Amino acid sequence: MNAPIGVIDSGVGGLTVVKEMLRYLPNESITYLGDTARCPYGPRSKEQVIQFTWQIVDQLEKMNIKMLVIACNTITAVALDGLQKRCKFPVVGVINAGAQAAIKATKTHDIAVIATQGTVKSGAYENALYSLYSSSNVTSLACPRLVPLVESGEYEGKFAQNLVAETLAPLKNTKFDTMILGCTHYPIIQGLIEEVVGDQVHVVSSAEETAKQVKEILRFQHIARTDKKPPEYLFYTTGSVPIFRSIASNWLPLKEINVKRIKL
Ligand code: I24
Ligand code: DGL
Repeated sequence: MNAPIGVIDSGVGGLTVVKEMLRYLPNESITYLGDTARCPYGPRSKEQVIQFTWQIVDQLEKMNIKMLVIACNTITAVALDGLQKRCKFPVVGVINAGAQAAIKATKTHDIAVIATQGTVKSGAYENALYSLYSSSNVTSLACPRLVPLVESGEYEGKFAQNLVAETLAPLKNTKFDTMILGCTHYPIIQGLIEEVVGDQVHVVSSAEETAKQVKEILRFQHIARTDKKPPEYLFYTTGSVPIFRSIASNWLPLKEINVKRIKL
């Protein structure tokens, strides 16, 4: 099947998932749509996130994708079930992959999750973790200041270090041996987070696990791309094309980045 895999996100953060997909699925074409104009989704209501998500998916359906990857944790948290019911192609979110990796990694079954307000409020990580191991002990913390920190570009140095330490302070007296980075942006500050939680804690990022899961589904459903021509990458943004291109070319190992603006 030579159709592209659709990848959606509230903005540019989902490029962390695309990066892993390029590594694990080098022969797949990808069509990415990021709603940068309305990012962040984290502080928005569930109803609004679901409404925005359907606008995004309606566009991708017209582009004949063979599969949908929801790279955004906030979207996965509130819209995955509905999308899986209504879409004719397989739909994968980032939450299950992250939860599975955490269950594999933990020895004590004490797991911390950091994410946006929307993701924490939904309880989606708790549900995924409990259904994998019912006696899991999960503590979730919303970290609304971390997305703006990464997007400010000032995520290195003392200021960022202090902000991350302050943000994670509520977990000081919580026991956990595994922490899930339940947001697209957090892998970028993984080093700072690891410094705060210490090296006894196993930090799990869902981006890599999701890419592995996509590979499994393609194999299982016999829909991997077989074309010998190089794959195609196409990026759509609802916001500024040059800003998107500069972030994407900074982050992805691609020679040229084909970005188009899209109205939803
Ligand atoms: N990282 C993210 N978003 C940004 C940014 C960034 N600016 C610098 N860096 N801006 O997300 C988004 C907000 N914009 C969107 C367009 O309209 C104006 C507002 C994380 C990126 C995940 C790949 C820092 C930066 C970068 C490249 C890679 C990584 C990174 F430029 F952290
Ligand atoms: N992509 C979002 C997530 O993973 C973070 C940015 C936002 O709040 O929209 O939850």
